[in-house]
Amino acid sequence: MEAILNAFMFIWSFFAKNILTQPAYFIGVIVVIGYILLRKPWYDVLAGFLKATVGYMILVVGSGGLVGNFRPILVGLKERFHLSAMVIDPYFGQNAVQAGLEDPNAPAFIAGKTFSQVMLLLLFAFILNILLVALKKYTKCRAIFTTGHVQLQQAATAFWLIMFCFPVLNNTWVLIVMSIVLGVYWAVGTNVCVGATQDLTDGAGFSVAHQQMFGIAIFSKLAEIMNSKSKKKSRRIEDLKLPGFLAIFNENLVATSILMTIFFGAILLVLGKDFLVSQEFLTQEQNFFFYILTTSLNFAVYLSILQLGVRTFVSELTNSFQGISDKLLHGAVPGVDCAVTYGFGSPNAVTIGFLFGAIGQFIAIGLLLVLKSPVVVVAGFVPLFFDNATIGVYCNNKGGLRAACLFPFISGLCQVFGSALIAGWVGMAAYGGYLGMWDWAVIWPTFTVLMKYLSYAGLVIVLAILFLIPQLQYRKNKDTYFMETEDYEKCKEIRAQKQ
Ligand code: ASC
Repeated sequence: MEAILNAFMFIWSFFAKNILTQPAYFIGVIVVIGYILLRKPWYDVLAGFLKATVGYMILVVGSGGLVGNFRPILVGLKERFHLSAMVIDPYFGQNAVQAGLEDPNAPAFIAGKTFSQVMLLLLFAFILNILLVALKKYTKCRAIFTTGHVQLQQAATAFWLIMFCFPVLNNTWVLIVMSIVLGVYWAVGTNVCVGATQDLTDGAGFSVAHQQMFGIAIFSKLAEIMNSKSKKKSRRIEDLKLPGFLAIFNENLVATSILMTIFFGAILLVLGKDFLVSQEFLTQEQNFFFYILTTSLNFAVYLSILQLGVRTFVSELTNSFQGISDKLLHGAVPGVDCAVTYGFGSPNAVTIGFLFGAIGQFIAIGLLLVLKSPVVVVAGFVPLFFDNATIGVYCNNKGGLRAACLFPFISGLCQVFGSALIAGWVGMAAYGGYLGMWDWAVIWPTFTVLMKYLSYAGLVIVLAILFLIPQLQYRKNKDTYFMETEDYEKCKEIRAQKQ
């Protein structure tokens, strides 16, 4: 028995380490399985695998470049203003959990736990997500979370939050509770943004599996309501006819370059050349003006790379997933990284969402400092960019430019205040990081409050709310709900007739 268990653990940890948490290979493997189920010839399977995997790797080059390019600014702001504070960023959050687990003086509820329990949590929650989709006739869940690196970060954070709520449970029970909450969150979260994503991509056949799924759903809805209620409709960025010289902003590359040069330029000038040299971001001999220009223009470079990556892999993934949704999980769609949506809608919405989110975050951080908050937050690039750009893209699609400015700004405020509150309360701030993305700054803190104060009743309430959401979505549009993923064209026709 023990030998079997060990063999199982070995296979699982090999799979988790090399494939599941390496999205490029995970997506590649999904494409291979899908194409085999569709009985494609071997050379198509091979080509599909390569396009999916290489495409994803290109996307990672783009997103990694964006992160690295922004480093001088974030490090600069932190050092310059002497902030020793908690960074809101998924990688810092994961490190904080790891540091807490290894710390002999950690809070009692976390002591004696290990990171391999986090990996088990990931496995069980993922299986539950698949089961809920297999039972979609009853659960109404249509999407599967495939973004492994995000799953790992979330499993780590959920592990901490749930241990905090239920410190007396033994290892087995707490693992069961966690797997259920996290697995249901994955299934319901990816499902809740299926509709808005199909609308954005005109039925590309995927959903988002990331860290702001409820954020996408809530802000998309608010954007839609705001635009339908207001007398002066706001137009989508791509439909704006800008007069005179402003017309150059219609082109994404130009708009991003100009906006980023202003934004980066202002901050880098405030930080000053001497300071940046002391931090070894440039040398004394380098020209400061061209340093600023290169840093700013690189933003457009990496954004273009990211979009190229999306274009390379997304059609392989959604075509091959047809095999999985025909043969294994009827009508299911894959949930993918939020960056995939930047290949759709208005590319300028990406930049606008990011900029307004950044303004929101910087104002919120300033307020924490002024109010002498015990927890001070340092902005991390991943929430700053990937949450707010995504919310910008969806809000632009449903509510035009106005919504694409307003809601990312509000999101930026939520990220900072929500993270400061939750991480201070559960003790993660002491380890220097918290996940910080929208759902984890708003939705999970709400779950945590309910479960901490109401204990098992709180757990039941959280699960009941989560299970209820897809049921309500289904009730609202019974005739087209499943069609949305199975036959989007027909779904659109029926909706148009109804109007
Ligand atoms: C995250 C995370 C990343 C980015 C990436 C965006 O949450 O951990 O590396 O967002 O997935 O494309």
